[in-house]
Amino acid sequence: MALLKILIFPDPRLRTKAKPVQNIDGSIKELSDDMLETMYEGEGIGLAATQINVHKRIIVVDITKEKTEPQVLINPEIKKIIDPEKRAYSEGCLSVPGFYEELQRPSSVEVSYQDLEGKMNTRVISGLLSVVIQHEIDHLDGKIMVDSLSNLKKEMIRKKLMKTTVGK
Ligand code: QAP
Ligand code: CO
Repeated sequence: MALLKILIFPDPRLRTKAKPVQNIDGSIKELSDDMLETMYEGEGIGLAATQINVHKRIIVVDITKEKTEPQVLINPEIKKIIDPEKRAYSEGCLSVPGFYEELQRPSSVEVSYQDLEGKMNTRVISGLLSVVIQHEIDHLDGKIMVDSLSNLKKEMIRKKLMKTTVGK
């Protein structure tokens, strides 16, 4: 296992669109273990491969406080919006440390993905899990939580993070 370096906004590599995983082999298993370790170390509840500069469609999630339910989703896709009513949630991001922003997303969606055995799964998700999985899929498409904010707010966040993360 190994800790990986997390890219911090406005790193342009966070804008890369990730490619589907073709072969779910030992290297993908190892990568997802390292992503989980990195997420737990940062006290996160979700992490996309994009954030560690690996541009493959892999996300890891664990929304339990006890860190007991690690989930690995490979090639995740939102298939259907089950409940289009938007819910506001205060979202954080390991790539935007120290900032939380209220975003609106559909409250329930159907997600499909492959697990580490390569098996296809389809699940209806809602609540925090649905927010986190939608947030992480955005990363795989090069989108970041700050995108919907005003330019003024984005600029303020960019400046603060440039100051605190120089040389890191
Ligand atoms: C996405 O983000 C998420 O600023 C996952 O100083 C989180 O795990 C979606 C973190 C909440 C919806 C709600 C953020 C850790 C972790 C920080 C994270 C920080 C330390 C963020
Ligand atoms: Co994020």
